[in-house]
Amino acid sequence: MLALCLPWTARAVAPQGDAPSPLTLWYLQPAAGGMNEALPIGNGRMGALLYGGAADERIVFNESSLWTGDKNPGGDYGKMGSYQKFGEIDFDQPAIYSATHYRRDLDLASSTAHVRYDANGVTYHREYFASNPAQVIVARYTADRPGAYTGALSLAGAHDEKIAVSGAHRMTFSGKLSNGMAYEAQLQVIVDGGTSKIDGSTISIDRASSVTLILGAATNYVMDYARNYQGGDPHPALTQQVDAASQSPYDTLRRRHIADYGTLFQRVSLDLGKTSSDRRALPTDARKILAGQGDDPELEQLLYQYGRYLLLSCSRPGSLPSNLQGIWNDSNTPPWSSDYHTDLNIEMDYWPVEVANLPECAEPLFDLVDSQIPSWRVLTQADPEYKLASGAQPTMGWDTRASFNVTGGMGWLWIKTTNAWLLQSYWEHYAFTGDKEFLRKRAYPLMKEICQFWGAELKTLPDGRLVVPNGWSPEHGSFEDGVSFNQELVWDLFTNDIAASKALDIDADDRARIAALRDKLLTPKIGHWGQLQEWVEDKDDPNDHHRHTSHLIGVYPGHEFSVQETPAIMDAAKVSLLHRGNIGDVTEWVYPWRAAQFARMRDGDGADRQLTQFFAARNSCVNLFGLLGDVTPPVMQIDGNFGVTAAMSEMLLQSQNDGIDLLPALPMSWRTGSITGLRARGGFVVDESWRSGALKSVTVHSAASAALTLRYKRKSVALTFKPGQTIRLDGSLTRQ
Ligand code: FUC
Repeated sequence: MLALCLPWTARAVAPQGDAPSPLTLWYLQPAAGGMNEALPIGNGRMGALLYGGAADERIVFNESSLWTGDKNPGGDYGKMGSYQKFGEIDFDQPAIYSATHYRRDLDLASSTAHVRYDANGVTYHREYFASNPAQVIVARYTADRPGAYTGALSLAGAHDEKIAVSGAHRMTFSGKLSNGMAYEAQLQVIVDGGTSKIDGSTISIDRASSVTLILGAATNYVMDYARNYQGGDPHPALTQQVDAASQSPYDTLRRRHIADYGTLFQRVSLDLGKTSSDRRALPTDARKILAGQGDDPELEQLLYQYGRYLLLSCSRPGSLPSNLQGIWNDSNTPPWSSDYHTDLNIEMDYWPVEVANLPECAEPLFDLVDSQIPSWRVLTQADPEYKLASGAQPTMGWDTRASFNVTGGMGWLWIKTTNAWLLQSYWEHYAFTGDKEFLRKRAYPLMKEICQFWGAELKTLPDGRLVVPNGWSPEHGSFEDGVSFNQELVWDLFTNDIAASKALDIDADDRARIAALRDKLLTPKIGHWGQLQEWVEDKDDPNDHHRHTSHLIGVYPGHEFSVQETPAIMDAAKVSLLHRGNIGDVTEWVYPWRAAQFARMRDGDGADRQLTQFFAARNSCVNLFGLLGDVTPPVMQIDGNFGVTAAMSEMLLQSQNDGIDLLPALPMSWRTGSITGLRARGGFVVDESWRSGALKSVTVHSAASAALTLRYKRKSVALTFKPGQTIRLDGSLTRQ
């Protein structure tokens, strides 16, 4: 067993004899500070927060569809409903009054979490995972001596449900929310050795050698407007899942889980260099404090992969997409209802999916948006905000307010052009995967509808320019015509639509019409202090430090502006970005967005300075979840985690400008390293390695026959691929 000497509290001991892997979050104390410290696991649909107390185990669990709320026709935010906590499991072991050698960890490589400690001469181990193939959460408690577990195990719902316990140790609860949503949880408790008995709603365990928990949870929610988002009784399928998992040997469940997760997670590996052994010997919370000063490439690497881990844990096919907290929530009144925020947050959640090689994780977003659109159409077309110049209401199209739920409802202000922003993810999915079926059947029809919608809604200025009327630059300024954010998003939609109809070889007339409209769109101007104007009027305040950089959406995640084609605009965008500074309400998601924008400006050190800020106590939690530090009290929020993964990918590879740019924004601090498995538009998979800040080798794989321009600094090379071909080049782009 590896023992690390630490300067303070305790001796850190790796669980089960393994050395801590660089992809492990680990701590020497249980989570005391709520969900900001608990370790998250999830299978996409179900999630759990592990608090890891030695004597008082606590597992809070969630299921992605447990939502109050309905269609909320008036858009009143207070009535929109909220994402709910599902329940929790507690296991009290009164005889464990002093534990030593405590350690808990989360291993991102295997998606398993652990707790270990010594007490009363016994070494205790726990292991937890959330299995996607089995659709259950599993926890197993073992010890190095037989009969070590004595205590009371209980299950509780978050809505005062009655708990039933069967003679076979199946604990269940079920209920119905005020909107009619039915739900149920089942926990199978498998006790090995000793005795156990049912004590009211708890199970008392006496001198057991091991305990295994199999937890299932489900609702009757369906992503189907026609059924008012409610399907059949969740009980039969849930029972079948928990039965099947309970009958499966633990090792089989574990092996299947690790294989399923590993296939996806291992597609990308990142090496940013070695952290010193002194620093590496520290637990994650101590390292996080020091990481703001740099010099911990392995922690940056871990943060990159944490974004991928969290996506796989909260957004797998069949689940709902990531909300403001992913899937994890320990309250029935979470901040902002733990909803789907459209003016930045849900979009950022999906920025890494394609480039960081997890395209399956985008499916929940498409499924949910598709299922909400019938309701959004009704609400949008009826709203006076979208009245046409003729005075009539539109008869097609949809947009969203700043927030939406899962039952067709929205809340707060209309954020015009979020339709275009949401559809950007659909287009990018095609651009990266080349999936024409997806483009033809799902993406393009929606893009075409929203192009027509904006074709009807755009207002013509006296000089013939077209503007989005009465828009808002989230969450900044007044409502007015031609806001840069809106203009850039409509440009993005029109441009992607033109490319989509070309790829599908359809609608040539429409394409020409959309291209003509796009050319008439008012484009953002450069203002009197060299900034990119946020509004039509040159009124940006150079001392304004607002957190949103909405007017730079055409830099990232859009691609209207680039250093190659619009260098003057990129310079102006940089002036704007630098003036925003890092003060005021700048926190959490703000840093990765700015990092990605700096990356598009080819400023690697600028991007890295933003990323490093994410480690600050004000911007991320002890468990490395994002932390919104500008509200009181600060609250956990997940978008920044996904933003970090997206921004770091963007520093290493870009493909938005016809071709691939290698290491476009490599910072000084990542001197030597490598990445494998990044994806680029056009269906390419790319590995890169670099030494002393310079490209050393690159490998590009193409599934289809394709032509590609590869660029590095001032060099470029044109390549032609046969289907399935892999091409290797050295740092001077010479083929090997
Ligand atoms: C947007 C952001 C806030 C916060 C909220 C949930 O309104 O401006 O910072 O992230 O979403």
